[in-house]
Amino acid sequence: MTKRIAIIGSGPSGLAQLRAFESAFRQGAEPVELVCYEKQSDWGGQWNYTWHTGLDENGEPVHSSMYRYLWSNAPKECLEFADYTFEEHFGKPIASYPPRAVLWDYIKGRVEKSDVRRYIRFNTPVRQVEFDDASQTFTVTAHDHTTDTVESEVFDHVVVASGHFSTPNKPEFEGFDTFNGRVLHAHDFRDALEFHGKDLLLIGSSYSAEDIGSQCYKYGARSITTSYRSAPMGFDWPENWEEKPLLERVSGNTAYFIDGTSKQVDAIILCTGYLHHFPFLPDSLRLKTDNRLWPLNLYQGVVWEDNPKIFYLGMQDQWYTFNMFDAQAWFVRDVIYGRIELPSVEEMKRDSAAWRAKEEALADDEACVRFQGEYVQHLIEQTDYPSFDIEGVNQTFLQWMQHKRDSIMSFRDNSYRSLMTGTQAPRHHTQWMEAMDDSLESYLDVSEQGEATEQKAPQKTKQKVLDRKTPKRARQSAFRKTGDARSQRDTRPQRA
Ligand code: FAD
Ligand code: NA7
Repeated sequence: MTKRIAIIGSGPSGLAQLRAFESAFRQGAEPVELVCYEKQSDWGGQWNYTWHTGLDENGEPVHSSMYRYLWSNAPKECLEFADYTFEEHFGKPIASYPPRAVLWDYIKGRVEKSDVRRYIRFNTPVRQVEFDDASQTFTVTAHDHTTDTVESEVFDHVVVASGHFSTPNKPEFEGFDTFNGRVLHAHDFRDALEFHGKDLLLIGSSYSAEDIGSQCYKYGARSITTSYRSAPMGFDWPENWEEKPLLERVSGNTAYFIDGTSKQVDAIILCTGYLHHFPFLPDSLRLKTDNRLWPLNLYQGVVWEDNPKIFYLGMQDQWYTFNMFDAQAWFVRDVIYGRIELPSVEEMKRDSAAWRAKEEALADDEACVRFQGEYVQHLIEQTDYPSFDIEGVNQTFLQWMQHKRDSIMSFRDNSYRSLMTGTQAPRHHTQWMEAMDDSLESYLDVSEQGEATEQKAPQKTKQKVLDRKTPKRARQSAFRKTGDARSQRDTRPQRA
């Protein structure tokens, strides 16, 4: 009997799963029946921008946390698909830090070519997944908003690809309820122009704080203050940007920090990360983890060890993204096809524990990148996903980190060599700080395109290179060492 497979989500991970099967079908593999449930009206996951905040047009929690003017936060050369290059998609080399619309176009190009849209049921959030021991099948119940019907279907396997950057982690600080300005989470941030001329406080010291702060700086905020729990980001910030230790409380418009200093602010953005949230899964199948490189209970990062018929894609904290999701999807496909044999549950747990021990010993950002690179390599070696130069990608990540330390406001003016085609990217026609138009048309405008040149340092806002003694990821994992932790999150004092 033909196997039936449910895929939950058509973001980059869910699309990778569809693409993996499509690639096997083309090589004559036995057919399987695919149903991809997608709660949004279009594909692309986070990359499918919406102006909505709170609830969407169907009354569902808004999925995407992306905002206007978002440009790739790392070189595109690190995420390039091994089976579909940027050059193939755009017909020419393009610059290294594309805005969201350009990356969304690239993601769509590959799947449009593979003709997998027919498997996707849009506007259809999954409400419930149940497993029946007797028949060894899953029943998936979903709400089709187009027909306003709730229906259940039976599947042999489920692939959870619903992402984990959509449900905000929202710590509370004293005085928020009487603050005389807007308090929001990064998930609801949409347009930096809203904060033009304002004094802005951001809580958190990771990607969201760095990038939302940079957007607001670029689009004219009067000042940026970022408040850290573990350690400052330590970049060479512009004059009107300062880093402070953790917020203690707010009163009126004054924010008080634990070092005794204070600051008048107009708005507060919680850049405090996200929760892994799977309201459609029963406890026995539900991944419980914080945002880290090796969540437990997932053999090879994808197979649910206690029931290896259900899989998760893209649940790790991410240095590698699109090509890692591919490597995972190809692996899951081959487990489903029986091409990869799973070891016993005990062996799977032992294997995961070894990866976790390695993760916990990672000392700095470079080690974290290499760890995830090794993981991707390990997956690729087990399938027919096209092999690519992982060490080259690691090196590109390291160059990117150095470029950020050199100049946090102009690192996006650098260009890198594709590990897939060998082509050196051209420089973008406009420096990032001056590039206010984030449309695909503007980004691809050939009349303005820069030359393809070997790497030269772009103009820096300041030349000083800071010594960040404690790398960001190492600081974060230091906090996480005591275990996977929604419970940790709940019990940890918010203001210590
Ligand atoms: P998602 O993209 O989140 O897709 C999940 C999909 O599942 C969505 O379409 C959602 O609607 C659907 N879904 C969820 N629940 C259900 C349900 N119950 N039923 C049906 N469908 C459901 N990565 C980079 O490589 N470069 C960047 O510059 C970058 N910037 C980022 C900026 C922000 C603000 C955020 C939040 C993330 C960024 N990322 C970036 C990481 C990004 O999450 C990944 O690139 C990628 O989108 C993850 O793909 P995914 O498919 O795993 O999850
Ligand atoms: P991250 O990378 O998970 O970082 C969350 C940040 O929030 C991190 O600096 C945390 O501090 C901080 N945090 C979490 N809880 C608190 C509390 N209670 N008080 C103060 N600070 C807190 O999430 P991001 O949103 O930055 O990035 C997620 C993705 O979006 C990323 O992959 C990008 O591609 C875009 P810590 O350092 O742990 O002490």
